Amino acid sequence: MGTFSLDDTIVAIATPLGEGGIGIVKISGPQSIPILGQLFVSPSSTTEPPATDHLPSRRLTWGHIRDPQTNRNVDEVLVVTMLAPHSYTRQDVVEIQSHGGIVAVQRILQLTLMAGARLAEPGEMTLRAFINGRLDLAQAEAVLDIVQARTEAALRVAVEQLDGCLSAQVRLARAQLVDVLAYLEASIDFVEDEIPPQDVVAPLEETAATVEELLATADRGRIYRQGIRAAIVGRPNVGKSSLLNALLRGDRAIVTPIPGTTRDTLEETVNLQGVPLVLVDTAGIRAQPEGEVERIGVARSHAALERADLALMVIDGSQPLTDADREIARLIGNRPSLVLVNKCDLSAASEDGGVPHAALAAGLLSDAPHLSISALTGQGIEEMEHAIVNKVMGGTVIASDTPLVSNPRHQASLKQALDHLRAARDDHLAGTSADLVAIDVLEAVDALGDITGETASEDLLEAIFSKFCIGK
Ligand SMILES: Nc1nc2c(ncn2[C@@H]2O[C@H](COP(=O)(O)OP(=O)(O)OP(=O)(O)O)[C@@H](O)[C@H]2O)c(=O)[nH]1
Ligand SMILES: [Mg+2]
Repeated sequence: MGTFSLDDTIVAIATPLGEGGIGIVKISGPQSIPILGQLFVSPSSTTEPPATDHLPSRRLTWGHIRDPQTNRNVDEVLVVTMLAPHSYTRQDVVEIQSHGGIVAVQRILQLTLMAGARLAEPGEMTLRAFINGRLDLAQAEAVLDIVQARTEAALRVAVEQLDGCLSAQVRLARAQLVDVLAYLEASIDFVEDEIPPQDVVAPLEETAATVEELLATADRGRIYRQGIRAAIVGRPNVGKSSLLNALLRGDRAIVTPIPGTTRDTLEETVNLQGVPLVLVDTAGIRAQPEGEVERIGVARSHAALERADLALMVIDGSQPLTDADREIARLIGNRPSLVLVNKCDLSAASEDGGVPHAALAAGLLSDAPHLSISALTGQGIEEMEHAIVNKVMGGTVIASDTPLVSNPRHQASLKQALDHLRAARDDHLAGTSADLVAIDVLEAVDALGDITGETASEDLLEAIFSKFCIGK
């Protein structure tokens, strides 16, 4: 991204490339209107070239984009100008709405480049909105979260963040601390009777409580935003792929009675009560895989388990437990898991010396919930879905007026702030000198400032905005 210059006029295709109703080329910067003037012809215009600086702001105008070199029309378009500061970037912005497709939008993009615009970097439009004070950093990050949201719950969290709910709380806490900091610094420079005494402990404790409350939402918030990965593991033929299909309510994975059907891992996302759940179906794990392909498949199953946030261990309830089942339970160890005793529709056949297999299975991963299901008939699948959500949400209770912290970056900054707030309070109570207490308070102020961007470094901004798509 280099330097954060606002003087260039930048352009990007703002819609996905492909066949579609419309495609939008978006221009932002001081030359937006003159660049449009070089390319746009409108029959309603009485001047030649049309006086684009007289186009009404934020109203659509119909016309054509014309290649100034060949004088040929490229496409029929609608253009809208949004004059500074009434635009997303708070600069002059032009949006050219052409027919969707690949050629027309790319051709229009090229013409704007030839007319003096520069290709926008990923996230550069939003970066400008941030630099110009239209959005703070947490709000800018929310824009990316909205674009990437995979469930309505994730969208709701992101929209709340864009509205500034999180920013408002963080700013309030930060302002309180700035006040404490001013007092501490004054008490370093002046003798005590020159400045009225001020309570330091109460505001430190109050802000710490706010930060703690926000942190308590972070696990839940992160799950809504990022989703969780669940690996479906078990020995061959227990019904892992059938379970994936049952959760997807479709026929995604191949299911056969032949052990070793699934050779490679397969990923699909489902929405479980707002939680984006990435399900990974794996090859059945057995000690002696047959042939090279199965051996690689089993290695991938191990890797999928390593990367998963949650293990769904499937066992066949109609069969006795095997050493392979116990070995897989050992691999899962103490990571979060559920034991799914499948094929409960066959339970009549599940007696082994009078002891039901499900009961034998109770010894497996004894801390994990055990559920009886049938991937074939759908029995128990809904209960299992609830159990999965309960497991990942961990029963945390959150006050409804507390905004959810969904971004790990915000979580890290809040943790940092909390550590410094606690240190400052303890030091102050222990009679440590004001200049040392002030250092911790300043660190806390900066950590909170990182969230909303008041104190964010250029490196941090680059790291954040480079994750955006081009045109946003
Ligand atoms: N009766 C009954 N059969 C089931 C159930 N779930 C799966 N099956 C059958 O069990 C066999 C194996 O199912 P899969 O889903 O392919 O098992 P898998 O664990 O993915 O097997 P691999 O891919 O070989 O590891 C198929 O014949 C399924 O129809 C169930 O709940 N009840
Ligand atoms: Mg399978």
